[in-house]
Amino acid sequence: MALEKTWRWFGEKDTVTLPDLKQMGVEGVVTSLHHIPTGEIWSVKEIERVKKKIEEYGLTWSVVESLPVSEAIKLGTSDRDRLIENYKISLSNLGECGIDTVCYNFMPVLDWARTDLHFKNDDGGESMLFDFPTFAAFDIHILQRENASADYPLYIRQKAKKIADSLSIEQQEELAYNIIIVTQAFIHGVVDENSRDYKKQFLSYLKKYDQIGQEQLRMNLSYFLKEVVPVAEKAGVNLCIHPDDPPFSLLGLPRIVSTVDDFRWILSQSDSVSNGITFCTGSLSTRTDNDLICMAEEFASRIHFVHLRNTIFLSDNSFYESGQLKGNVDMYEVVRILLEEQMRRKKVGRQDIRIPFRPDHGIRILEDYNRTANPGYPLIGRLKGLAEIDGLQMGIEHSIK
Ligand code: DNO
Repeated sequence: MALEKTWRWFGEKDTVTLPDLKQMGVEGVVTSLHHIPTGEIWSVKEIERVKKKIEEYGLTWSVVESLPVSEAIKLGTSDRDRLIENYKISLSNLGECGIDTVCYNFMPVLDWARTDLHFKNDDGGESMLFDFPTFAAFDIHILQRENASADYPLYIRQKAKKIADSLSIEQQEELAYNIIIVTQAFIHGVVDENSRDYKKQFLSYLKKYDQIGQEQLRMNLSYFLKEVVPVAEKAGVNLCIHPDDPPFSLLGLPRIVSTVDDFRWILSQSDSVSNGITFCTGSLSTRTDNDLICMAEEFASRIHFVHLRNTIFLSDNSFYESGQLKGNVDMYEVVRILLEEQMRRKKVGRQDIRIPFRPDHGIRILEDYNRTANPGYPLIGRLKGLAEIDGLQMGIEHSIK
């Protein structure tokens, strides 16, 4: 049995339509109720409405990405119990509607981060770059976060200063706007995208984590898991946490979903299969100490969803996205492990056999330049990735049968 081919669809507003997906050979849709603010309940009625729409085109709603976790839950503030109750109701409602896989993350304030959304590759395509010194320039000189300098070694601070000096006011603004708004707004970002003082707002969100280190954030995740996992289990839903992207601390914020030890700790908080992982090869591969093959093998039985994409390291913690096959990740091995895991689950009689994958992010090529898309989500580049992974898995399946 192949890995289910899925595609992230941003709902009615997406320029790629459901009939398009059908033509492309997609089987399952990955989406969220993007119009519902974080923390509010997803009603059965609203879930059913979107599900029906997807099914009208012969597709299924394969995975929820994401059911976002409110900042108050990550911070452990007084409002968290009410928000956790809402989260539980949404999970039960999803289960009731037959949707059984829910991706979420526990990254404070900022979901993913890149410094260049139009990074020119040698062959003329465009992908995304995370340049650490540029990120430091944003943090220290543009955002001017208090004590930011202390988080960077001297040689990075020197590079950051040079970069900040070389950017015009407009370029500085664009960098900040990309990091705080453009990459976040389409996925339940915390900062109001229409706010003129978005940098100030962002700084005030960061400030709330002043007293929250890794240990405290772990305690808050543990509290959340102990509450929601039993509900997910009862509803027949597998939760799967998405790794930090990139998997190291940024802006002085704690990160707790980055390394093999982090995942061991998360899985140890509840033995339930419902307490699972989204295996995002792109995010995990940007740490040299993450051995993805070992991680895929160790955590296979708890992986419920996969994001497949590749990255290439540059110096200083920097990297760029390099499509699906070429790069740091041995995609052959990862896909082989997941296919074997599905076979193993079948053998032991598990009900949740399927491990859906989606081509995560793509390189912007060809017609993508004439289309609008959220950063990282060009149609043609992702379609190429989908076809590449599908061909790869077909080859592997034949050879291991
Ligand atoms: C970016 C995505 C992330 C991811 C969430 C999952 O393109 O990979 O926004 O969807 O972190 O919760």
